[in-house]
Amino acid sequence: MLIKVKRGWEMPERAATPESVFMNRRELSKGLAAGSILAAGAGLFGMRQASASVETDPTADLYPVDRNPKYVLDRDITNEEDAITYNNFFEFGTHKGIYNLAQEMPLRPWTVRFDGLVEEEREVDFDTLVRAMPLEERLYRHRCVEAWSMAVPWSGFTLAALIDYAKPLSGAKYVRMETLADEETMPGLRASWYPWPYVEGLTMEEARNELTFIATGLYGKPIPKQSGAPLRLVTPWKYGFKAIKSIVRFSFTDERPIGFWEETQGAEYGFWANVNPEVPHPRWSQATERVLGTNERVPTLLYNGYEEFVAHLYADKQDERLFM
Ligand SMILES: Nc1nc2c(c(=O)[nH]1)N[C@H]1C(S)=C(S)[C@@H](COP(=O)(O)O)O[C@H]1N2
Ligand SMILES: [Mo]
Repeated sequence: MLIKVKRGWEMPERAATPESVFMNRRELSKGLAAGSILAAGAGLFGMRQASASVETDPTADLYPVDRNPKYVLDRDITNEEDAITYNNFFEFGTHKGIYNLAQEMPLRPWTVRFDGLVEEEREVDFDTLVRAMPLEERLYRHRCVEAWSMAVPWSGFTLAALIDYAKPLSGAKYVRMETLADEETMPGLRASWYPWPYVEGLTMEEARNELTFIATGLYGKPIPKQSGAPLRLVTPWKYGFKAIKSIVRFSFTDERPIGFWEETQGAEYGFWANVNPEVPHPRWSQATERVLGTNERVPTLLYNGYEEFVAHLYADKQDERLFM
């Protein structure tokens, strides 16, 4: 049985790095170990380990793919090593140095299931799926709710293309996505107070928006495990926790899905989770962000700078909690 503990408000201020509120001692010691490897400037060693899975990936021949020039950045691309050694993936632990632990995740066989309100429920092998999709590269910003950010080249396809493949029925209003939950290789699942598996959802309108992307590659190679291999969601106008990793299931439904963070702490995290510098998190400001791999703090932008693409989605929803 899952015991859901909603007690963020009981936490002392010093424990309140937002997503480490429940970090236990075992994870803490692992975190310190990983942290000291990073601090030692692991460099080549760290990089090799961080991209080990990529070298033997059966889809490696697909990359690099052509960049779509429409999506431009207002800043430098984040250094690759920084982006693939500083990660958020609670299935492997609550600290940012989980890239080595994530190498244990088995990537093959990887089956993706489509169910719920679809013409026909089905399962497809990831390698078959990715070879059926129109691949492109996009440069997107990423803004975590904890106020750090990066800008990276994702490879993959639009969620719209995947939805066409899945053939949902007209009654589908939302798509609900689920991450692999493998107790053998994911030590984070032992934290039984979390509502595993990790779940996220979008409205069908959001899911079909041109920005909404399924990443299967990063920096012109198959996406590393710690970044959400073999496929993860990318919604660059929303806080990073919407960007669910290592997806095994897409369900089409007429009920609004409750995501992992909304379920865990609904007073702080909601369904929409759009980036807005003027709406603070209950425990910290969202006005600026720390740019990963630099010492810079820069102003955060409404919809993370993607207003022109997405503002219309919310015009009729002004009474909703759009920015948490
Ligand atoms: N399954 C799963 N997906 C996840 C998370 C997670 O813990 N588990 N963390 C989310 C958060 S909070 C962020 S900021 C991004 C981080 O992606 P990155 O590690 O590639 O930077 O992944 C998101 N997707
Ligand atoms: Mo995040």
